[in-house]
Amino acid sequence: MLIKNPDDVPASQITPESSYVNRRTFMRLGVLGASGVATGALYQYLSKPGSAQTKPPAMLINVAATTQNAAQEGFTTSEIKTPYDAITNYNNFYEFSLDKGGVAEAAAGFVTRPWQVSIGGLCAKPKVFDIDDLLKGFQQEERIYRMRCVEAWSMVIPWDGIPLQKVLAAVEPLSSARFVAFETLLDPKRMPNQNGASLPWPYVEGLRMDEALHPLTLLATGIYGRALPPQDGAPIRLVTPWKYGFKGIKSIVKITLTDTQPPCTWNISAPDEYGFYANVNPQVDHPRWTQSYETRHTTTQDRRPTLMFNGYADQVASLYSGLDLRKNF
Ligand SMILES: Nc1nc2c(c(=O)[nH]1)N[C@H]1C(S)=C(S)[C@@H](COP(=O)(O)O)O[C@H]1N2
Ligand SMILES: [Mo]
Repeated sequence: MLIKNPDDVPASQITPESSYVNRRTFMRLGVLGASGVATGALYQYLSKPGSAQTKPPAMLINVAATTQNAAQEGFTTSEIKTPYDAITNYNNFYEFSLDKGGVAEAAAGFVTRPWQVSIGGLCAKPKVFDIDDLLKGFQQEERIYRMRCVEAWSMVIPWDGIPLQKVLAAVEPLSSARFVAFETLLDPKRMPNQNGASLPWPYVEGLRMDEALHPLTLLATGIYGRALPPQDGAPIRLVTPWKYGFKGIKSIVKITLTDTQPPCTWNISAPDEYGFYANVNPQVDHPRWTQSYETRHTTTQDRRPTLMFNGYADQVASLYSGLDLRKNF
């Protein structure tokens, strides 16, 4: 029997929660002080009473050192990093919960082995990758990216991951491939909120081919050098730092090269509010709230102006020359 739960609110009726870090997290951040170093954050995470997860994910083994030109390429930033504890306790992952402070607990038991990612469509060598072969076969890189949610909060997250261009190269895209489509796992037994109608399932997303091949585009496999925890999209999720967070589809099982623009979950749910491109743009407001400012979550919260392309204009603006960004929001 299907029981209607309070989460079954259509996407179009969901208003963004105001930006806040929940009280408990905030108090713990206070204890951590300004350092916010990974080990400190992890210690807090481990020792938190009633913690949703009692041990942090395993260290990744195949991670490269940051490259020399990392700052110019946008691969790193000297901005204050958001502590691990804050990144992993304030999440959007509607398959588990609509409550950002409750996703970690709701997703704590999510089993991500075995896990396969199939890559197919318009390519010469379609392939089904076992996640552990992906992790061993492709070197992961550290990328410290700004992350901007359309709800006007932001973080600075040290991801680890595989550049999507490297994974796509392995399947040899055909010249007819113009877009890449992504799909999250569909399994209501493991993702309980898929029994509800808050969004059409599975969550789907898409990129233009040139966006997918951009060096900034990452298939993230970790945070702070450790495997992704469930709430952040284990075992593998997309990160496109110049776009709003909802493009960063989590727990991916399928990637398809295609010649037509793929459907995107939030775009289908509320096309007037969420476009296909979703490039961070302080000049184009969301119908219900401004995008000019954001609240940065670190050890404190500060309100700051939002930057065009989330500060990655030097790297990505050329992808959109000649495109009306107001129409193609
Ligand atoms: N499958 C899936 N992917 C998803 C979402 C989701 O609900 N389901 N939420 C998106 C939104 S709105 C944001 S802001 C980011 C949040 O990522 P984080 O929780 O790791 O910060 O994940 C995105 N990816
Ligand atoms: Mo978001």
